[in-house]
Amino acid sequence: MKRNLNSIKETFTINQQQHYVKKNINYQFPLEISHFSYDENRVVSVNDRSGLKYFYEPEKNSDLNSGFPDLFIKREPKLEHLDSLIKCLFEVNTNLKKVNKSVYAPNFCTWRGIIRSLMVTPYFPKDSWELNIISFDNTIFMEENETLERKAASYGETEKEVKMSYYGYKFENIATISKPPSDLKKNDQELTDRNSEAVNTNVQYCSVWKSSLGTNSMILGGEVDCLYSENLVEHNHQKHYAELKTNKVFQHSWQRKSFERYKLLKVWAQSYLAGVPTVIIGFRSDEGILKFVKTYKTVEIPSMVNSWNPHVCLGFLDSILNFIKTNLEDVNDATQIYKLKYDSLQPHAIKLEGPIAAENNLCFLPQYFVNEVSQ
Ligand code: 0WD
Ligand code: CA
Repeated sequence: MKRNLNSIKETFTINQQQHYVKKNINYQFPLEISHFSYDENRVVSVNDRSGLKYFYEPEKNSDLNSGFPDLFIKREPKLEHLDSLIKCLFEVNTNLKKVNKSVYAPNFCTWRGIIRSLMVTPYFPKDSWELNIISFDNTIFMEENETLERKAASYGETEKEVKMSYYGYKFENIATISKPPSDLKKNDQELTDRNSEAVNTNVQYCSVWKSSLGTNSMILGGEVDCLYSENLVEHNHQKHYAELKTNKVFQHSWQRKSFERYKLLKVWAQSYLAGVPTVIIGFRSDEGILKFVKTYKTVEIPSMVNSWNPHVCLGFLDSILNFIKTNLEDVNDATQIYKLKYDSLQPHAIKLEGPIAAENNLCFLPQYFVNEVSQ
């Protein structure tokens, strides 16, 4: 029977963790190629670092509840797809073309969060995920299959969950300032203001970088919280990037174990993928009082834990990327969407299917980009 070349129904079988260690796959150190900021109204500007803050030690015993819920400005649930990332890639390539240099044509282009979900799958068998994929112009674009309902619920559903997510954002506000610490004046107003100003989740800074894993090249974009350094060198921000998180102070040894097993794995993967060297965690009480801040070096995290192995994550990621590429590299169609699904009810299988009928808006690549590349 003649198979429609583009019709795909394939299964990737998830092996035992040890299987992936053996692959010994290398992730090339990420190199930033561009960056962008979203302002208070979620307007994006490429090559703009206004959303990038500087870490500055917050006051001990700060109350992370302060301002909740009245001063919590949550970005509108909107499907943003890969828009800002592609805008960056498009601008970088346009500039390269102007000087007759070869453009970036990665095997994969997506948000860092997507790659992180893929790579931790062997350790999070209960977390289901679903991606939309387009293979176009020799690049595989992947996005999360989001819905507006799910986006609206992304701060949590119960009041308690929303408050927990507020704690994380509030910590980002009270632990950062907008100018280099060396420029702070005595009793600088900013140090007072940062404690009382609204928490606005529209504001974000994102880095865009190139890297590769095994034989797969990629361009990724991801949020970076702040810079952590006293002596900043203007041309090398990336070296000073830091990721901020909050966590509950440990009262029992199982809480520490669970933190190492789950949270440190996710934060390591997130920071490692972006080449972010520092992770800063604000430890808070049950009631949301900031007790202390602890700094981790990303490279040291894997040796601090024994509940997971980074080589399992990288080997697994390599296998699943190869699976996607093998099946989709011959497709070259911006209007065809493929689905990659992991369902925790079937914890040994990842399914690749498609194309699905392209309903309105389903093609998640911007039209200007498709037009330009198709010329
Ligand atoms: O497929 C898509 N449409 C996705 C888009 C999936 C994931 C993220 N995004 C977008 C957003 O536009 C955002 O600007 O990517 C950007 C950030 O991406 P990322 O860095 O790859 O996301 P991730 O690594 O999962 O999370 C980093 C931070 C989170 O902070 P913590 O401290 O919890 O790691 O990005 C934020 C969140 O604050 N974040 C988002 N912001 C806007 N939209 C989103 C989202 N969907 N998901 C996480
Ligand atoms: Ca963060």
